[in-house]
Amino acid sequence: MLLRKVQKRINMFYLLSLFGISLLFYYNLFAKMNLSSLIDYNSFLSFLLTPLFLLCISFIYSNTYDKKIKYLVLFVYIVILVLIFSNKIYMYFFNDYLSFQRASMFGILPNTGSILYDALTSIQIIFLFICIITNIVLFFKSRFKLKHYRKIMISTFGIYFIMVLVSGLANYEIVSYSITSFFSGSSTNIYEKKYDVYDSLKNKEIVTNEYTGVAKDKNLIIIQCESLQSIFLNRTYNDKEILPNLNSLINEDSLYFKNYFTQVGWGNTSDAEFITLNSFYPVIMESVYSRFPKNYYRGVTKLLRENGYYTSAFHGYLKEFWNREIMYKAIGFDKFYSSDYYSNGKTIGWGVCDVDFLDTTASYLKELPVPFGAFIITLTSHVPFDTTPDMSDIELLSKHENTLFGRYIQNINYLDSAIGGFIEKLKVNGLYENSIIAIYGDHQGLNISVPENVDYMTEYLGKPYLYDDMLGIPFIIHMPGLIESKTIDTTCGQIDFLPTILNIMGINNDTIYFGEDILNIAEDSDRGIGGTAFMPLGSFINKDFIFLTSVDSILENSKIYLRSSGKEVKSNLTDRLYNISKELMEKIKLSNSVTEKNLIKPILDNNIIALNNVIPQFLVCNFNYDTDHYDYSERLKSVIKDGYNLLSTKVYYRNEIFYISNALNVENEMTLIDFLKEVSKQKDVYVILTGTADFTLDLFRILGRENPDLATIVIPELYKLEDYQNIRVFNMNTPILCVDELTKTNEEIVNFISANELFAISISKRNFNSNLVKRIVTLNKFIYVKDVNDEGELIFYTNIGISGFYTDSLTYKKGLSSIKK
Ligand code: GP9
Ligand code: MN
Repeated sequence: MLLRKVQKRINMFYLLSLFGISLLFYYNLFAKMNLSSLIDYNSFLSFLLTPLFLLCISFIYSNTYDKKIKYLVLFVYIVILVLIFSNKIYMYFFNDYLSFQRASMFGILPNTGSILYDALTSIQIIFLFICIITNIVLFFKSRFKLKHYRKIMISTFGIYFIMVLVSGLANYEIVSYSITSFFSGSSTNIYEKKYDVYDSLKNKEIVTNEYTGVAKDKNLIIIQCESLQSIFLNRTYNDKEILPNLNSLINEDSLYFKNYFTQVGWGNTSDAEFITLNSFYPVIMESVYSRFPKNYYRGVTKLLRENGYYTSAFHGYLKEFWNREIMYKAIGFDKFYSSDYYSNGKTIGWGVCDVDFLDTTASYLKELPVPFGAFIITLTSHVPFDTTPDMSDIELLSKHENTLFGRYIQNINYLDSAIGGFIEKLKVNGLYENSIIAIYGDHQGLNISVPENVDYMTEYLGKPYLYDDMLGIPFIIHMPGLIESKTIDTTCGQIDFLPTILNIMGINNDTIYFGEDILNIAEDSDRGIGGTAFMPLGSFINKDFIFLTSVDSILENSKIYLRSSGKEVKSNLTDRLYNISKELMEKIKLSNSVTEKNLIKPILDNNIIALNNVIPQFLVCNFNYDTDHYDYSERLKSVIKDGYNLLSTKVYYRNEIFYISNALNVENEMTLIDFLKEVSKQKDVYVILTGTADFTLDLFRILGRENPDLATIVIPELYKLEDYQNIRVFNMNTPILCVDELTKTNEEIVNFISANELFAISISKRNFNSNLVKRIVTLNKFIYVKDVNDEGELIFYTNIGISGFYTDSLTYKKGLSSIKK
């Protein structure tokens, strides 16, 4: 009797500790969100532990007479089952792990018969039933004797043992692969939660500061000054102040941002407007104004409007220029006063001269409903800086006559006097006191790429003329009667305008933006400011340095100049500078992807879940069109049904046309564009283009520039590091780097791979044993081995940490990790 009791205690202790261990194991899987492996027959441990877990639960049932505990155990059990199986089903349909946030997606699963049957293998379904039935039986059979209990234990073990044996014998390779993949960490761990990147853009916390709301309900007058560089503030030429009005403005009721930089790309003036009003980076080529006028935007203009402001834009040039007429509607201006509204003004250079333009604008402002937001763009000081004899009282030294430098000085002096006159007029017409005026330059006037400019500027400044001198633009927020003047040293740029001004205006920044409120950044912060043109992509200016990235994207080849002396300093190449450059590139990329895919609204409306996301896959289908006559659209359907969503195809270039066939059989020739059109009819299927080393640029041009919609489903393979920059220039997706024939040193390649964003790395079997591969494997990047067609090879590569394969014959069978021939 006593003995039985003791034995029972020991048994109980033993089983409870097993229960604890199983729970830990389950918990571990939960933490990794790797729930599905619990019911995959590829996870050896789950075979062992799942029955133990079940047994422990049944033991608690059979030894508990307390109903509450029983219900609690049942509840935990059901939650675990539901989670495991929901995740498994989700994985099948979306190739990603289920998260709570995405659980709502269940409602919109494609209805292809029984969801359970589609997503689960028969063994998994049997397992599900065993789980349910054991539970029901054990739950209701409350007075189980120990001997009954032992029977259940033995038979459950038995069932599992047989299952392991059967599936193991049927495919021992898969089981051994599973065991190794279990211990080496599952290849699916590198799946990222891409959605979160977009999610992180919204609901930024507003940090208040001493300027928050100081200009609440005031009119906001923004003056964007053509080609105005800050280097000329507080400077004289031939004993005359060049910018006397702006100089004195800085000293009364103004915040003056001394280290403010232009960030424009190819869209010059229009980019300056776009960045300033939206706090987004410009795109890499052309201007957002011409490429994306139909997008949804939500920047300063719309936020002002929502707060009861009347918004209008003023510019003395043709309304069609830079697509402004259309773009201003998208941005949300109530009215655009283009050159049509300035027909009486005198013309200098491009159009109506600044003095007349600003004078007339001040009269228009007086007629506007208040409060108003006015966006004013000046024009006269545009290259080639035409002058008239009376425009400036600065007399040029004879050596500067008829030079860009000389005429520029006279032009900005003229602009300064026009602004002075404008402010006077506001004082007279009574708007001044109730307005705040934000003034900044759109971009540089004296380009560093013109040697003559560099010579004159270097002589004038008495030091080398560098990027920070060229890209520095003034930014003044003049707030009559509201603040004491202050000069702010923080390194900042046009991207920061929106959050800074909104905070001052006391307007909620309920939108997506990429800048920061300058007044909340420590003045000695080392953040870097850069744009998409005028310095190589990824270059930046920060408080101490000018960092210029190298075209080969190898960080060691970047150039760094000390801002204080203008000297190049190699020794300062530090990780911190690399990281600033990387962070900047990331931001530009993200901003661009929001613009290119028109995502502002979906992100704000939480609809981002419906977006396409490309992620590396375990298997890539070699979809080479080999001129055998098969019906490619049938084949497309069948490989997609097999579970692929990445297809690789070789590309051929003949007579300026890309083909995916090699013209052996002209009848069946198929152009790349036709093929991509066909693929794009499928949801979430992407094409990897291979063999393009000799014509990368042409390919990018034809896809990125001429067929941008099709380019979104293309993942280019790169064969030269130098082509990497062009990915961004031509707006292509993140590439796969093929390391087969790179001519760089291993050191350089490894540095490149760790520093740059890549979709994956690919390598052919013949190159696999190189030292390079061994080093790449440790970088934790997704690696594809090409042309792996048999499972033995697959297991071999998987065991040494390779995550993906291009293949002709291996296919997915229901889910990611079960592979069968
Ligand atoms: C013309 C003007 C010119 O309307 O804004 O822009 P830019 O050439 O400097 O880009
Ligand atoms: Mn301009």
